[in-house]
Amino acid sequence: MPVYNMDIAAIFNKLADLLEIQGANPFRVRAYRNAARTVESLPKSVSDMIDRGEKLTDLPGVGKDLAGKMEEIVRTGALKALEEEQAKLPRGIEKLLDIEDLGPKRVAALHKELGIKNLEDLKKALDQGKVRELSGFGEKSEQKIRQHLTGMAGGEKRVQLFVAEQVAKTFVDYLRGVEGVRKVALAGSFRRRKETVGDLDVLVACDDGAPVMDKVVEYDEVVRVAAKGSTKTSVVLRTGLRVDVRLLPVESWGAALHYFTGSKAHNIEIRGMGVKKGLKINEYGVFKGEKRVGGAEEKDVYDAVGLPFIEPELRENRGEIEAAKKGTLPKLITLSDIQGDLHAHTNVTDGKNTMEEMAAAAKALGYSYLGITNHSKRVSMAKGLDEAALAKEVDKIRKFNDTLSGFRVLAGLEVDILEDGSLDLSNEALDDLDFTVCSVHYNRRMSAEQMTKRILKAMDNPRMSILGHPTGRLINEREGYAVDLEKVIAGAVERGCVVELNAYPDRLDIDDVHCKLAKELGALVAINTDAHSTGDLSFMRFGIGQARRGWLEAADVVNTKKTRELLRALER
Ligand code: DGT
Ligand code: CA
Ligand code: CA
Ligand code: ZN
Repeated sequence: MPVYNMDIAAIFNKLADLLEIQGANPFRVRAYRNAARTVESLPKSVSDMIDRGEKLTDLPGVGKDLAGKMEEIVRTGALKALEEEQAKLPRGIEKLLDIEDLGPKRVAALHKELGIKNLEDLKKALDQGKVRELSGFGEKSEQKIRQHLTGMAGGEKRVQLFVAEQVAKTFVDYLRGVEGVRKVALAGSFRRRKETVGDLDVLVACDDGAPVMDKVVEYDEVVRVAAKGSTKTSVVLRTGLRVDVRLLPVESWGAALHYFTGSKAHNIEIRGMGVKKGLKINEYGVFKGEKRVGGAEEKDVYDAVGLPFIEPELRENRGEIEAAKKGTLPKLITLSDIQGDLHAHTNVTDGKNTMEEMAAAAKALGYSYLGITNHSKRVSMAKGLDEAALAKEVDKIRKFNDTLSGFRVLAGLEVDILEDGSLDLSNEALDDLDFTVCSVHYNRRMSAEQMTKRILKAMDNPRMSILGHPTGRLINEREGYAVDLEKVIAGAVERGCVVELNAYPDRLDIDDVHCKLAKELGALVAINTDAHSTGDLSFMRFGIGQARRGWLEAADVVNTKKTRELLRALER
């Protein structure tokens, strides 16, 4: 394994930490920290210098002893001196260093004065109120440590993709502006477009010595620095979102992107395939013995194991590797396949914009149609339309269409599915429409069996074109109602009813797993934004992300069709 400068620096930094905890001579501690900084900011690889026979002692602040240690690290990938220090301290101590605000000095205090050897001891001492009594600690630090401990226990709230996206965009723009930065990418669940992310994983490739980690810590939005190292820094931003930043050499870019995109389950499979071919695949590259055979590009990883490229959204080890082997990977839908949006509200009910404004915005997105679907009368909070009000709106839409070319507003309605499974407006009123989205909004508390019956009964009415937000869940806020979705989707297929993937970021309903199920059952899906303003129309990207995670192709999605075919497909 090649040893990078950052590995050497990480070892020196850790050694300095462990020495400091034990109260070693501060000059010695500082010498290691300085050496770490020197190595990190070196414009060339220490490993290459040794190969070329260059003298390490020519480096600033590097004497014979440090030079020898560097050679040892490059040769063996480890450092005896570090192992010796590790052996002097209880194993659990290093974990304490991961806690934000606990530098070596404070860890030393916890260890010496309270005998704390690991996270468990720390938790006990916290519970007994001992930590806040230590000098240099108070209630505030007690609180922070507790937060960290509960975070590790999995109590942390996952952040909606929509929120994470805003945070990520500004942060990535900021990093791109740092001198010497060559590449920035978001990996992890964010890149896989998971509906919520636990944290952001940001990868950076830069010129040697670029002040990336300093800039990360200085970023305006940072409220806590959980860990700062030369290759990995973790910060918590004002929004509560944690960001892991990793620095990588360009030759490892693709391998690292693959590794940190995950999912872990997918990576494990791929790595296993590599092992069978006598290859070692990790975040540094693809290796045959000592020799690097790839890793600059992500594709190298798949090439190495003889697979076609697998899109990030599929990497959940849910059958994508088998499909890749068989050559049956789906050709995933993209945003540009979408021809229009079939769920949008206007200011006639609870939307912000007029029908004309919504239409103009949809046209500007390159769409051929926009379905206006205001609420029906049962949704009185949103000034839902009754038969008379609907007739007026339909008339308005028809007249407006006469003034348009190359674009059409479709007259629709979001019809409430009443408790008994009937639709909120009369059949005659619904017959005037181009299509409907029918959804459950009230009386959600019934058994799964009852709810399934209710929805299927509504679906028996051929005026129901699309089942809106099929579970009614709100991410991080409210569970969906109890319902047998498999039965509902199968029922939709039988009846020629379309199933919505509501792309509104709080909803993403149906989810990825059910998209895949819908596809397997032969359902047609509509990806709709449920826009309540012109800006909301851009939520389509979240629907596309979820659809891709659910293996959907353009042919599985009704609103990839041109207007005429679409209307035919919505006809029951
Ligand atoms: P999240 O943050 O909970 O939404 O989910 P991820 O997938 O972003 O997970 P995270 O942030 O813990 O790690 C990012 C990626 O790094 C993960 O998807 C795969 C990779 N990774 C992390 N730890 C391991 C590991 O122990 N083994 C392997 N093979 N990969 C890992
Ligand atoms: Ca993550
Ligand atoms: Ca992470
Ligand atoms: Zn709606």
